[in-house]
Amino acid sequence: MNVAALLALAAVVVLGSPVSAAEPARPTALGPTTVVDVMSISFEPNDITIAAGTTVSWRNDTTPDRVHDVVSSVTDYFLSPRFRSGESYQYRFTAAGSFGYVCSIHDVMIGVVHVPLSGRSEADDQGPLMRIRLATRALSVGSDFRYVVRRRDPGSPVFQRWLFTRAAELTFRPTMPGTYDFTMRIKSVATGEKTGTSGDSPVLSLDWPG
Ligand SMILES: [Cu+2]
Repeated sequence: MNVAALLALAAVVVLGSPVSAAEPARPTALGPTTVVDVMSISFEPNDITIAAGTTVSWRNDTTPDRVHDVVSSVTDYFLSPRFRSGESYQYRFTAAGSFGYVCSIHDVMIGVVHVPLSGRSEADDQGPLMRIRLATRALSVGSDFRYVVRRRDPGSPVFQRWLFTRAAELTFRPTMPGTYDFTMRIKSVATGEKTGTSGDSPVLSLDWPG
Protein backbone atom coordinates (compact mmCIF):
# COMPACT_ATOMS: atom_id res chain seq x y z
CA MET A 1 0.00 0.00 0.00
CA ASN A 2 1.43 3.39 -0.95
CA VAL A 3 1.50 6.50 1.24
CA ALA A 4 -1.50 8.09 -0.50
CA ALA A 5 -3.60 4.99 0.07
CA LEU A 6 -2.54 4.86 3.74
CA LEU A 7 -3.46 8.52 4.18
CA ALA A 8 -6.82 7.92 2.49
CA LEU A 9 -7.47 4.98 4.85
CA ALA A 10 -6.44 7.10 7.84
CA ALA A 11 -8.83 9.82 6.70
CA VAL A 12 -11.68 7.32 6.53
CA VAL A 13 -10.93 6.03 10.02
CA VAL A 14 -10.68 9.54 11.48
CA LEU A 15 -13.79 10.75 9.70
CA GLY A 16 -15.61 7.60 10.71
CA SER A 17 -14.76 7.78 14.39
CA PRO A 18 -17.09 10.61 15.48
CA VAL A 19 -20.04 8.69 14.00
CA SER A 20 -19.20 5.43 15.77
CA ALA A 21 -18.41 7.27 19.01
CA ALA A 22 -21.96 8.60 19.01
CA GLU A 23 -23.35 5.05 18.88
CA PRO A 24 -23.56 2.78 21.92
CA ALA A 25 -20.51 0.62 22.56
CA ARG A 26 -22.70 -2.48 22.81
CA PRO A 27 -25.89 -3.39 20.93
CA THR A 28 -27.75 -3.72 24.26
CA ALA A 29 -27.03 -1.94 27.52
CA LEU A 30 -26.16 -4.13 30.49
CA GLY A 31 -28.52 -2.28 32.82
CA PRO A 32 -27.98 -2.52 36.58
CA THR A 33 -25.36 -5.01 37.75
CA THR A 34 -25.12 -7.17 40.89
CA VAL A 35 -21.85 -8.85 41.86
CA VAL A 36 -21.58 -12.39 43.23
CA ASP A 37 -18.12 -13.22 44.59
CA VAL A 38 -16.84 -16.62 43.54
CA MET A 39 -14.83 -17.85 46.50
CA SER A 40 -12.64 -20.90 46.97
CA ILE A 41 -15.60 -23.23 47.58
CA SER A 42 -18.74 -21.05 47.61
CA PHE A 43 -20.70 -18.29 45.93
CA GLU A 44 -21.18 -15.19 48.14
CA PRO A 45 -24.04 -14.42 48.41
CA ASN A 46 -25.48 -17.68 47.11
CA ASP A 47 -29.14 -16.58 47.17
CA ILE A 48 -30.05 -13.25 45.57
CA THR A 49 -33.20 -11.52 44.34
CA ILE A 50 -32.92 -9.07 41.45
CA ALA A 51 -35.26 -7.22 39.11
CA ALA A 52 -35.66 -8.48 35.53
CA GLY A 53 -33.09 -6.78 33.30
CA THR A 54 -30.34 -6.95 35.92
CA THR A 55 -26.94 -8.37 34.98
CA VAL A 56 -25.27 -10.68 37.49
CA SER A 57 -21.48 -10.54 37.41
CA TRP A 58 -19.82 -13.58 38.99
CA ARG A 59 -16.32 -12.44 39.93
CA ASN A 60 -13.65 -15.02 40.67
CA ASP A 61 -11.90 -13.76 43.84
CA THR A 62 -9.97 -16.89 44.77
CA THR A 63 -6.49 -16.70 46.32
CA PRO A 64 -4.59 -18.78 45.41
CA ASP A 65 -6.12 -18.97 41.96
CA ARG A 66 -8.82 -21.60 41.53
CA VAL A 67 -10.76 -22.14 38.32
CA HIS A 68 -14.58 -22.17 38.49
CA ASP A 69 -17.59 -22.06 36.21
CA VAL A 70 -21.30 -21.15 36.47
CA VAL A 71 -23.76 -23.67 35.03
CA SER A 72 -27.54 -23.23 35.00
CA SER A 73 -29.57 -26.12 36.44
CA VAL A 74 -31.64 -25.91 33.25
CA THR A 75 -29.41 -27.06 30.39
CA ASP A 76 -28.06 -24.21 28.27
CA TYR A 77 -30.07 -21.46 29.95
CA PHE A 78 -26.76 -19.92 30.98
CA LEU A 79 -23.33 -21.46 30.96
CA SER A 80 -19.97 -19.81 31.57
CA PRO A 81 -16.59 -20.95 30.34
CA ARG A 82 -14.13 -21.85 33.09
CA PHE A 83 -12.69 -18.64 34.48
CA ARG A 84 -9.72 -17.79 36.70
CA SER A 85 -9.09 -15.43 39.60
CA GLY A 86 -9.51 -11.81 38.49
CA GLU A 87 -11.90 -12.81 35.70
CA SER A 88 -15.69 -12.61 35.74
CA TYR A 89 -18.69 -14.00 33.90
CA GLN A 90 -21.76 -11.88 33.26
CA TYR A 91 -25.32 -12.91 32.46
CA ARG A 92 -28.33 -10.65 32.10
CA PHE A 93 -31.55 -12.08 33.59
CA THR A 94 -34.36 -10.88 31.33
CA ALA A 95 -37.23 -13.07 32.61
CA ALA A 96 -38.91 -13.93 35.92
CA GLY A 97 -38.24 -17.23 37.69
CA SER A 98 -35.90 -18.90 40.16
CA PHE A 99 -32.65 -19.90 38.55
CA GLY A 100 -30.50 -22.49 40.28
CA TYR A 101 -26.88 -22.91 39.28
CA VAL A 102 -23.78 -24.85 40.26
CA CYS A 103 -20.04 -24.87 39.67
CA SER A 104 -19.51 -28.05 37.68
CA ILE A 105 -15.95 -28.43 39.01
CA HIS A 106 -16.91 -28.19 42.72
CA ASP A 107 -20.43 -29.50 43.11
CA VAL A 108 -20.82 -28.17 46.68
CA MET A 109 -20.84 -24.69 45.12
CA ILE A 110 -24.50 -23.91 44.47
CA GLY A 111 -26.53 -20.73 44.19
CA VAL A 112 -29.87 -19.36 43.11
CA VAL A 113 -31.08 -16.14 41.50
CA HIS A 114 -34.71 -15.12 42.06
CA VAL A 115 -36.37 -12.74 39.61
CA PRO A 116 -39.90 -11.71 40.69
CA LEU A 117 -42.73 -11.10 38.29
CA SER A 118 -43.95 -7.52 38.09
CA GLY A 119 -47.31 -6.15 37.12
CA ARG A 120 -50.07 -3.71 37.88
CA SER A 121 -53.81 -3.42 38.08
CA GLU A 122 -55.52 -0.68 36.07
CA ALA A 123 -58.67 0.01 34.08
CA ASP A 124 -59.57 1.10 30.57
CA ASP A 125 -62.91 1.82 28.87
CA GLN A 126 -63.65 -1.93 28.73
CA GLY A 127 -63.17 -2.44 32.45
CA PRO A 128 -60.50 -3.67 34.86
CA LEU A 129 -57.23 -4.86 33.41
CA MET A 130 -54.12 -6.49 34.86
CA ARG A 131 -50.77 -6.26 33.12
CA ILE A 132 -48.21 -8.92 34.00
CA ARG A 133 -44.65 -8.39 32.86
CA LEU A 134 -42.92 -11.74 32.36
CA ALA A 135 -39.68 -10.46 30.90
CA THR A 136 -37.90 -7.45 29.48
CA ARG A 137 -38.14 -8.99 26.02
CA ALA A 138 -40.09 -11.71 24.20
CA LEU A 139 -38.37 -15.01 23.42
CA SER A 140 -37.25 -15.34 19.81
CA VAL A 141 -39.23 -17.59 17.45
CA GLY A 142 -36.34 -20.08 17.35
CA SER A 143 -35.97 -20.30 21.13
CA ASP A 144 -36.27 -23.68 22.83
CA PHE A 145 -37.68 -21.99 25.95
CA ARG A 146 -41.19 -20.92 26.88
CA TYR A 147 -42.63 -18.88 29.73
CA VAL A 148 -45.07 -20.98 31.76
CA VAL A 149 -47.49 -18.83 33.75
CA ARG A 150 -49.88 -20.01 36.44
CA ARG A 151 -52.76 -18.10 38.00
CA ARG A 152 -54.74 -18.41 41.24
CA ASP A 153 -58.16 -16.74 41.24
CA PRO A 154 -59.82 -15.16 44.29
CA GLY A 155 -61.06 -17.85 46.69
CA SER A 156 -59.23 -20.67 44.90
CA PRO A 157 -56.77 -22.75 46.96
CA VAL A 158 -54.62 -23.76 44.00
CA PHE A 159 -52.73 -22.33 41.08
CA GLN A 160 -53.89 -23.39 37.62
CA ARG A 161 -51.66 -23.59 34.61
CA TRP A 162 -52.69 -20.61 32.54
CA LEU A 163 -50.41 -19.75 29.63
CA PHE A 164 -47.45 -21.14 27.74
CA THR A 165 -45.92 -18.30 25.76
CA ARG A 166 -42.95 -16.45 24.30
CA ALA A 167 -44.51 -13.03 24.97
CA ALA A 168 -42.90 -10.53 27.33
CA GLU A 169 -46.14 -9.10 28.70
CA LEU A 170 -49.65 -10.45 29.32
CA THR A 171 -52.92 -8.66 29.88
CA PHE A 172 -55.76 -10.17 31.85
CA ARG A 173 -59.31 -9.00 32.53
CA PRO A 174 -60.49 -10.09 35.99
CA THR A 175 -64.11 -11.24 36.14
CA MET A 176 -64.62 -11.05 39.91
CA PRO A 177 -63.23 -8.76 42.58
CA GLY A 178 -60.44 -10.01 44.82
CA THR A 179 -56.80 -10.97 44.75
CA TYR A 180 -55.26 -12.75 41.79
CA ASP A 181 -51.86 -14.41 42.17
CA PHE A 182 -49.41 -15.23 39.38
CA THR A 183 -46.19 -17.24 39.19
CA MET A 184 -43.89 -18.03 36.33
CA ARG A 185 -41.13 -20.44 35.44
CA ILE A 186 -39.30 -21.15 32.22
CA LYS A 187 -39.51 -24.49 30.48
CA SER A 188 -37.30 -26.08 27.85
CA VAL A 189 -39.45 -27.64 25.13
CA ALA A 190 -36.63 -30.00 24.13
CA THR A 191 -35.75 -31.42 27.54
CA GLY A 192 -38.83 -30.64 29.64
CA GLU A 193 -36.56 -29.05 32.28
CA LYS A 194 -37.97 -26.13 34.22
CA THR A 195 -36.41 -23.32 36.19
CA GLY A 196 -37.37 -22.99 39.86
CA THR A 197 -35.47 -25.71 41.72
CA SER A 198 -36.93 -24.77 45.10
CA GLY A 199 -40.49 -24.10 44.03
CA ASP A 200 -42.11 -21.37 42.10
CA SER A 201 -40.81 -17.93 41.46
CA PRO A 202 -42.05 -15.30 43.92
CA VAL A 203 -45.80 -14.73 43.69
CA LEU A 204 -47.20 -11.58 42.12
CA SER A 205 -50.48 -10.52 43.79
CA LEU A 206 -52.80 -8.04 42.08
CA ASP A 207 -56.07 -6.76 43.53
CA TRP A 208 -59.21 -5.70 41.78
CA PRO A 209 -60.37 -3.12 42.65
CA GLY A 210 -56.71 -2.06 42.89
CU1 LIG B 1 -15.81 -24.09 41.51
